[in-house]
Amino acid sequence: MQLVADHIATKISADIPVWDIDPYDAEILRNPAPYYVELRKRGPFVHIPRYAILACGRFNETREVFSDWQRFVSSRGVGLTDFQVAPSWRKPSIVLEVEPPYHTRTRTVISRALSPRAMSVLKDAFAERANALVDDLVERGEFDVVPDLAEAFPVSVFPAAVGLQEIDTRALVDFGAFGFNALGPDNALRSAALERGPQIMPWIMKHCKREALAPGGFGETIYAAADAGELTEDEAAMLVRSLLSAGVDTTVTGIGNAVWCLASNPGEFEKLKRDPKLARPAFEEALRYTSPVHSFCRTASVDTTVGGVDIPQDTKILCVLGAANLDEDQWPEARYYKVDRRPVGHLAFGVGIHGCVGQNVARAEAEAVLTAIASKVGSIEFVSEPVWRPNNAIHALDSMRVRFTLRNS
Ligand code: OVM
Repeated sequence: MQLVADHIATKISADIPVWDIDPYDAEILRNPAPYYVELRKRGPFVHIPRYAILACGRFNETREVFSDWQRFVSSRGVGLTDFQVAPSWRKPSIVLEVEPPYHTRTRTVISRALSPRAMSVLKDAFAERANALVDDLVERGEFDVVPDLAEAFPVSVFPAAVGLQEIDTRALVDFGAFGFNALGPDNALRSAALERGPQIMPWIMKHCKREALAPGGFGETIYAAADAGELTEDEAAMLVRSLLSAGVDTTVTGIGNAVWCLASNPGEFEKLKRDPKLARPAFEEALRYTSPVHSFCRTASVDTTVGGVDIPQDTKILCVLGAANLDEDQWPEARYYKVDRRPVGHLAFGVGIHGCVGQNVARAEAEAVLTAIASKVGSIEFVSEPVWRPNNAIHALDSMRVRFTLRNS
């Protein structure tokens, strides 16, 4: 058995097109659009020899792999490492990196904590915070969207909603980014994550404990499940860890990318200003258009076939969600950002039993921010070229200096 990039190098059929590319090259991670086009063009799957993986970027096949948790498991890791043959850098997540029946028990608890009802309670606080933040940014005029809005907003509402009483912005944002960088191959991004991640872990785990969490938050609901015998105390802490792994850097990225979409498409921003009720669809379209999580892996648990292509058991498959969300065969004029497209079925939150459990939190946060921008900001002007930040699984901005002008001034 030969291992490449910490997984089994299976015998891939010679019929599958070979593409000698590094999808984790920093330049591609910064500007993935040409790679997405080429990936879809070459076939339903391509064989990338340097990592001994298959990659897919057409909508239908990517959706099929993602939807079928039995043939394409997450329990062997959603990055290049196969947990069956190599250890994970951290204790595996008890919701992301497990399968039913165990998954059903943990997922039930976490979705209860993040239920629509739990979200409706937070709606006013989110709106108030977003309005105050945007007022402040309009007053400042010129600022960097990444720290001053995309990070500032989620960090000021989400950890508090979990119940955290102490907030370390860098620890919270970087912990998420490291988790996603760890999904890639042994490159500079991953080594930096593996070096700093474990340093932040003690801070994170301390804040996942029952004693650290204020009453009334998502954390309390999770620990109530422990009291009811649904989970152990350690499992409850692990689910809070999942919230902090998956809930900060992702929403930071989604909000930053959404503002980038509006700044780059002034005509679409005008539509949003005319009808602020488009805040939700505008965010949904920003997710489709920019795919904050650009790719996740699955592992074939059996010999199988997708789109007429034979996939051997144990094969790692790179599912390029960013490419699937721009597939012209699925989305007419996919290369345009349209605030009123309403792209039902996009894959930015994944799909199936592992589909993002926090998607309603993400939507509520973005709705608050985009509604505040629509009602208060006249125009969004780039002060300099936005800069993207390479990450092995996240497509995010590094910095984006803009000017917000006051609406009707
Ligand atoms: C987790 C988790 C879930 C989704 C994404 C993620 C690092 C982590 O349960 O820990 O990214």
